[in-house]
Amino acid sequence: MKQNLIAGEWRGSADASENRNPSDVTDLIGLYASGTATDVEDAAQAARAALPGWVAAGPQRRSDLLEAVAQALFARVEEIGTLLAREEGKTLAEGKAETMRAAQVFRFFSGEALRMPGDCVASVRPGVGVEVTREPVGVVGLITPWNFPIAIPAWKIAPALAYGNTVVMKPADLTPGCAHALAEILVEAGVPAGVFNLVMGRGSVVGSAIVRHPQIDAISFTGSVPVGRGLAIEAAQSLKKVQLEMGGKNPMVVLDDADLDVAVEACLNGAFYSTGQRCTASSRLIVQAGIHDAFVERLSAAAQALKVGHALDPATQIGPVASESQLAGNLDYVDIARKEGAEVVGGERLNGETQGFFQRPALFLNATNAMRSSREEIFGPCASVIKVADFDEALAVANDTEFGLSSGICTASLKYAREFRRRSAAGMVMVNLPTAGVDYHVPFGGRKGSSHGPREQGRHAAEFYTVVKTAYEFAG
Ligand code: UN1
Repeated sequence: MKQNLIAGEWRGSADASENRNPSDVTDLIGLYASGTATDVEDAAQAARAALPGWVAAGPQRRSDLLEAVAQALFARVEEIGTLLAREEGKTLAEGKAETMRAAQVFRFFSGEALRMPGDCVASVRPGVGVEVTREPVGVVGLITPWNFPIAIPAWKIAPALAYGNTVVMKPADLTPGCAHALAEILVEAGVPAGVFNLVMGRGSVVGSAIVRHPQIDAISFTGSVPVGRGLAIEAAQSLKKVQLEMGGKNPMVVLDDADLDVAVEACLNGAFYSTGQRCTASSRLIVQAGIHDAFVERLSAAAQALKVGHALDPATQIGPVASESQLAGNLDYVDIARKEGAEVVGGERLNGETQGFFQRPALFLNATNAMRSSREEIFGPCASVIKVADFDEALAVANDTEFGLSSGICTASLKYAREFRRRSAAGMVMVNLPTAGVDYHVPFGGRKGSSHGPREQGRHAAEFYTVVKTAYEFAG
């Protein structure tokens, strides 16, 4: 059994969770510990006890640790990328790219550890000095999802440690393998006991215990809207600082003047790569009437030609859906879209050579923005195509959603590109680029139902992982 890391020691549990390959359920990756509230208690106490030492360790020590983790990840891209593809179902190329990204995130925050932000300003009172500094927020609880099992842990752990916090982390029960590998790397790199704790297990047990624990000062969560909302309500009881990254129903507008090749490629990537299991996926393709038919013809053909299969087969372009229940949900939405009057292209379950959760990419043609299939996040390889008359209607439809994570427009017009950037109610806006697949060194996050609290990633991560202190002094 792969064990939890608590107070610098590996600890097993009475129950274990099976980690199986969604490309082939006969492939058992391993048994992973299923932690308890007691494990969270011990991890939180250990993180609290380790905090003063980690704060005192200073920027150089923290920078060195993160650099060592980055180097270990770079050296093990093949191995961890393969594990990722096996446990989550991303293609091997995607799994390796995500591992690279995790390494780059650690390298970036290795630098940021040396640049703890602060300001020195003159007071409005003569003779008084004012210094605005940042301190670690304390013990942070990190709760991560199954769809980016190495990158999301990386972009939460790296800034947490860089800015001097200690960590209790719970990875998704479906994909604990990469997080466990990362914990091993942290230990090999010399993370002090208690500074980083890994408690794997169920959300209802481990996640809840983290959210309620009085010794945990802040929670960073990526996952679904209902879980995020419940978490924020619970965390408010103890006034924890909260950062939530949740769903999306991201629009990609295609105007008549778009380069058709660029638009088809951006939509194919945004809607279907990583099997559509990205909160930044393009799930509403909003297409102007003049280009609509040509676009639909090209995109439908390209989507149906994508090779769906075992994530480790080098010919595969779209890996399996991550779990049986996720696939069942996707297939329900295909039915819902059909009953709502959309013309469905693809979307059926596929039988591969292995027992996996394969699904053909689905397009819901002639959809309206009012349909449930256009309003609710599916989190699978499914996208609605909504026809609009002009830019104004496209923008209105794009913004007519309870989400606001990422949005995109394909156009050759500087005027419309600018106008869209300005008026899109999303945290991230892409011009002639897919809505998904973001850089690792700039802020990530959205508006409305997609995000809550400060941004993740880049220098903006300091806002969540530090607290401000304003110090005044008078020399006499
Ligand atoms: C990306 O599109 O590059 O859970 C990243 C997610 C997001 C990450 C998307 N938090 O899908």
